[in-house]
Order: sequence, then C-alpha cells, then structure tokens
Amino acid sequence: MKQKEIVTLKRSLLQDTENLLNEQIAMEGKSSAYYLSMASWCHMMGYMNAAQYLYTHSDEERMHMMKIFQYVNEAGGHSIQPEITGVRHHFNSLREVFELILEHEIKVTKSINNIVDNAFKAKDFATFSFMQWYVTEQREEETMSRRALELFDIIGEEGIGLWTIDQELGKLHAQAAKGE
Ligand code: OFO
Repeated sequence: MKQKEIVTLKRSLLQDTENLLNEQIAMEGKSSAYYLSMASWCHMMGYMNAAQYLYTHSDEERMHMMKIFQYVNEAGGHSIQPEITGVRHHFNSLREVFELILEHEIKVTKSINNIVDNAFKAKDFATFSFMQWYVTEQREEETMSRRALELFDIIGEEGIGLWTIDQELGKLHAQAAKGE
C-alpha cells in the first residue's frame, strides 16, 4: 500500500475539522492563560475568593484544551501546541475581570457551535458527538459567569460591597465544585 493511502486510513478527521479543532485548542489554552493572569491580579489585590475561583477555572481550561488535544491525535490528526501571547496582566477593577470573562465565554461558545455545525454538515458524527460535552460545559460556564457578574449589580461595590462580592464568589466557586 502506498504511503499516502496508509496515512489516509489512519486518520478519520477532515483537514478542515482538524484546523478548527486546533484553533479551539489555542482558544482553550488562551483561556487558561487569561484566567491565570486574572487570578494573579485578584490574588495581588487581596480578592482571595475570586483568585481561587480563577485559579481553578484556569486549570479547567487547560483540561478542556487537553481533551481536544488527545482527540485530534487519536483521530490521526496532529495537535498543535499553541503559542500563547498577548495575555493581559492588569485590570481596572474586579468588575471588569468578570465582564471580560463573560465576554470571552460567549466567544468560546460561538466557536464551539461553529465546530459542531461544521462536524454535522461534514457528517463527522464522531466529532459531533465528542463536542457535545463542550456544548453542555459552555452553557454551564456562561451561566456561572452571568451569576458572578450579577453580584456586582445586586450587592453594589460601595463600602464593604467588594468584600461581600468576594465572599459570594467563594460560595459560587464551592457550588461549582459540587456541580450545583
Ligand atoms: Fe473552555 O470553556 Fe471557558 O473558555
């Protein structure tokens, strides 16, 4: 059998799908770095619960990246370790951090939906099925991000407001860890 035929037999991913999945790997890697940087800023500012929430979130994003990484290689493709650049290190406020998280998660959801749509159209039902985990995960991530941001409107940032918001972020983090 010719080399090209063997390579074709080994892979079940279309090149287009592989490219989209590699872009998603980069996006999840960027999310992990972005949230780690936010965690560091929160830690430095003394928002300890927000920092813990974001350290955990950063780890989860790396796990999201690795799941796709393994999938692409197992399907005979080539996972690319992304270059992570342009990570912001300073933020204007705790509220801004959580606004940026929600904005970012909405972009991630769109990107996931695009992969699912592409897989369905290409009749790549393995990738379609694999990506369902991400569809559910994104719904949860967006809900969590919205709940976190709502705290700023409900509690207000004056007086002990920011301290209280940080405490409530700790509770949200604990609930998320329990899967509530
Ligand atoms: Fe990986 O879900 Fe957030 O970005």
